[in-house]
Amino acid sequence: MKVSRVTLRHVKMEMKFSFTTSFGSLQEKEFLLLEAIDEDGLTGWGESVAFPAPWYNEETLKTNWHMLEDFLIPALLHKEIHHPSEISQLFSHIRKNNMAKSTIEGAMWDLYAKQHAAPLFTLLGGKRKTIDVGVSIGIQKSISDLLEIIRAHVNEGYKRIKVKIKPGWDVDVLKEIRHHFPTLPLMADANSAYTLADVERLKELDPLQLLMIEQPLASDDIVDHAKLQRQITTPICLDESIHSYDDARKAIELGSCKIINIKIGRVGGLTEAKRIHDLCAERNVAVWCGGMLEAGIGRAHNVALSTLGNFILPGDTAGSARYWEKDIIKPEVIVRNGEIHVPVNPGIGYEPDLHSIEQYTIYQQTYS
Ligand code: OSB
Ligand code: MG
Repeated sequence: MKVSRVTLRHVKMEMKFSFTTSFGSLQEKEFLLLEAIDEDGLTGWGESVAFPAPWYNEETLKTNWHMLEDFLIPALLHKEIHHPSEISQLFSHIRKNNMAKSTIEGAMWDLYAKQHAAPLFTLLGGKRKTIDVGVSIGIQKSISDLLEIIRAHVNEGYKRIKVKIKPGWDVDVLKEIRHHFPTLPLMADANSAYTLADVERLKELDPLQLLMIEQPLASDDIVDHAKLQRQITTPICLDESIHSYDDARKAIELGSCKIINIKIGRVGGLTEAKRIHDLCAERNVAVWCGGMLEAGIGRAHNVALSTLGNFILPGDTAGSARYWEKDIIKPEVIVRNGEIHVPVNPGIGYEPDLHSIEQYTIYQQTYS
């Protein structure tokens, strides 16, 4: 396949709620969409999960635009490519910038699947017809607000509840949730808010039977996480620390985690995500699909990835309606009884809604 034209869009969508983590709050979602067009006019779509500010990782919407415009799109345009797994090789001379790389790689997987009139998930090797999903809930003003939100999501059927924690909003909050929901599949995500100095506090979580604690320590660490895991019984899940197959291999070998959250953008694309999935399957490490408050295109990629066999824990891919008044795909991602029915149409399986995309676009540029 050859890409003859690429359109990059800067898009802004209002979220239905403000999402607060240990590093800050988000109410508007600004991100990039990439559309790759081949010689026959078929299109593939990718979504960048980089945020406007570098608080989850070092990438931003603007660094992604820069990388795409100045390096990645020129490296791809008019090149003969036989399979999307070649894309990472094409970009191997460019260090890091995984979210930028993933934006283009995702579009190429969608395009490739459309050229072969096959659903993306089957080309990835996925087998599931439905996927189980949970929901990630931000830090709230009060525990009673949080309990009310949890109850609403449990009633909707979500299969697991994740709550964000930080020092001062952790043990008491989780104890209270446990008290009201004694058997709820529950987990906590710290987004790196703790250090090894907090071991005693983190040990207090052990009796609460959490499914896991996600990324308690520094975003670039796997050594201290291994020390922590030896002192707590709650399984550690790594998110921010895992950027590649080799990161995952080293973390597993060190005992830094028992579970890995796979985010396509964080690891540079679907090909690397699948390699990490396969490694974890071999080593008996469960994985699940993380979320970055994606709009429809990114969400569709997450749904496809989640059909692989070792995605045995519910992911953060909640339904479109949780986030948006109107998403950018048709149909929207629908969650019923905590499950998404995986679409079987070619490519990502959902149609980009060009009308809403146009409404949300604040700037666009075409490269050929
Ligand atoms: O750490 O998993 C995270 C959102 C933004 C940045 C980081 C994270 C998250 C989430 C939200 O937990 C998951 C979602 O609903 O997309
Ligand atoms: Mg996380």
